[in-house]
Amino acid sequence: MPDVALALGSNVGDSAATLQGAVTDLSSVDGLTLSAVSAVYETDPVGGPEQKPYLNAVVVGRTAMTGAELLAATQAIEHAWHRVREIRWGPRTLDIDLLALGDEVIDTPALTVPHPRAHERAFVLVPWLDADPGARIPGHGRVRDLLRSCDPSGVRLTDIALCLPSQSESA
Ligand code: A4P
Ligand code: MG
Repeated sequence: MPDVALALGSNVGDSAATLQGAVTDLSSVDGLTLSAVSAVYETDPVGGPEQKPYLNAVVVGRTAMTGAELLAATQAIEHAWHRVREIRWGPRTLDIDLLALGDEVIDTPALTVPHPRAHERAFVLVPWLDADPGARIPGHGRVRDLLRSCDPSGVRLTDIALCLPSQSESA
């Protein structure tokens, strides 16, 4: 069963290429083994200033890394994709959020796991269900059930397919 789930979002630049680059980069992180990637969805922006629609996807896998180690790895990948943080919830080339890490509950100034807003966001739950039909959010329940109380109208399936490099290719 997958024990780590990461959300990817982009609405600046060539977002499809950026998401594929992020998946490739994540698959080469030592100690992280990706097992599935969702379809890519075009999603209406939630919160923040007026901005373009996002492309969102979710990857799942297994890891022995700690939350802090994962955050450092994902922030390095965001940085490599020229992520600039200007406005909270504002446009970005790449956002990687740690959605869940097994049953762990983490609440530090730098990291909150499960992600505090994942359970109410269709742009996270729809791709997460794709990548892991049995996904659960500790403290909130099954992603499948949480989706019933979310409005999925701003989440549209695209025909963009992300490829999960095999571990040997990415090693
Ligand atoms: N941080 C704490 N917990 C986590 C976690 N579980 N995963 C801290 C990742 N980071 C976490 O994040 C700010 C700080 O959150 C980080 O330094 C990290 O230590 P950030 O990525 O720099 O800023 P942000 O993403 O603008 O803020 P925030 O609050 O994380 O925003 P969200 O909740 O990620 O929302 N609409 C659509 N349609 N699609 C989107 O992808 N994304 C957002 C961002 C808003 N609206 C969106 C989308
Ligand atoms: Mg973020």
